[in-house]
Amino acid sequence: MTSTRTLVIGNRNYSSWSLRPWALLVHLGLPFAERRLALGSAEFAAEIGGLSPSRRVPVLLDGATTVWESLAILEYANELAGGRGWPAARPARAESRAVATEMHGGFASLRHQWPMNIRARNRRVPLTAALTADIERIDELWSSCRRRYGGAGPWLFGGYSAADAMYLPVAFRFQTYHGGALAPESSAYLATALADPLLAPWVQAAEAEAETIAQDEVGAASD
Ligand SMILES: N[C@@H](CCC(=O)N[C@@H](CS)C(=O)NCC(=O)O)C(=O)O
Repeated sequence: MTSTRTLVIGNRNYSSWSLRPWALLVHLGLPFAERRLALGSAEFAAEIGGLSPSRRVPVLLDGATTVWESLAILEYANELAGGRGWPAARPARAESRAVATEMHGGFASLRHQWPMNIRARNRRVPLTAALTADIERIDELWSSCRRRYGGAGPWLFGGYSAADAMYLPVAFRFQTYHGGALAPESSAYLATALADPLLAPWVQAAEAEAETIAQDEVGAASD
């Protein structure tokens, strides 16, 4: 049977919130179709109100069910997959939810000063105190998870979970911008995240996108 489940996303190069549920749905092996609405386009303006109550992407349309907000989509995907979206053990599950929520509600400086720009390399922006604090907290969080759960697999909590999906756009930022020093455990995790073979379709499509969003193009040598 063809899936009626559709994830509505923005530009693959820039829409970090769209990438998160996409990555978890793919990792969980849940079938879904994708519909891309380019951010700022006439199509986005015309269509989004009929698809997403918040008028934002991502939004998951699953039959009569509409789920907006990336974290809510991760939870929905977890339920569809019988709980495989979070770690099996309750303490790790509680911690992974805290880690994911910290990303969803925080790291404002990193999100604004290092916008996700998957195809960009060698970007450099001033390392403000607030950006440095966000990078240090991410380093602490990643390395702490890896030290304690690394025996069970290469992801933050051993096996892949929604926490990894939440931090994937951060991994792409470390690939784009200079100045993000990481502890060895975090560097190894970054390498794992960026080498994930399941990401290839998203990355290839991001690289092929023609649109540019000026406010997300920061840190080039000519800036
Ligand atoms: N809190 C939301 C954030 C969603 C969001 O900000 N989406 C952006 C694209 S990454 C968007 O739809 N922007 C279009 C607009 O605001 O008009 C989530 O977690 O899903």
